This record gives sequence, C-alpha cells and structure tokens, in this order.
Amino acid sequence: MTFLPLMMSDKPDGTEGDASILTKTKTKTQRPPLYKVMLLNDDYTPMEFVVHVLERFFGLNHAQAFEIMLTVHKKGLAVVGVFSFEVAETKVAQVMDFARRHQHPLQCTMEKE
Ligand code: TYC
Repeated sequence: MTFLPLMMSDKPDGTEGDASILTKTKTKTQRPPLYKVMLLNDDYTPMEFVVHVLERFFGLNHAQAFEIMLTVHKKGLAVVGVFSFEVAETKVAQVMDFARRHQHPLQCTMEKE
C-alpha cells in the first residue's frame, strides 16, 4: 500500500498559502503465486500407469494424457498443470502416494512459476 501526498492549494489563485496535505490511498491487488506441477521420467514406471495417473489426478482425456506421458518419456519431464500452492501440494502428494502404493518409482514435483 502506497500513500501519495497531494499538495492542495488553499487560495483561489492556485498558489500555496497555508498549504494542506491530503493523502490518497492506493491499494495494489496481489495475485497469489502459481506453482507448476511436473512429472519426471524414469526407466521403470509403465507408460499405461503414467497415462492413468494423468487422467485420474489431472482430469486429462486419454489423448491428452498419452501425449504428455510421451513428452515426459522423450524430454525427461513435463509440466502437467499449474495450480495454487495448496492444490499443487495435494496433486503431488496424491501422485506420489499412488505411485508408491503400486511400487513404481514415478516422481512428481512442484516449482513456483
Ligand atoms: N520411461 C517410462 C518407460 O519407458 C515411461 C514413463 C513416462 C515413466 C513418463 C515416467 O513420468 C514418466 N516405461
């Protein structure tokens, strides 16, 4: 929040006599930071499992999920979505827990955008 001093003339001719000072309050709206959720490649997690994860936790259709899975497989990682801190944290935890329960080494991480 910034206070901008405003000099006000108190005489009809516009000159300063006994000058009064008004302050104007300027409120800057702050956007909450966003976080990229990324999936990392590995040599062991089956492709179909990754596709299933993308459909289940990120609401992607089969074609979108397959495309992102292939990007991760070829490039090493891909952003699978951008969320608020709380939502990103939940997605990462859900994916990591699901992978662990199925004994796959799939890694999911988040990073400030
Ligand atoms: N590289 C894996 C394989 O060949 C497939 C895979 C894709 C694994 C994406 C993880 O995030 C991943 N079976």
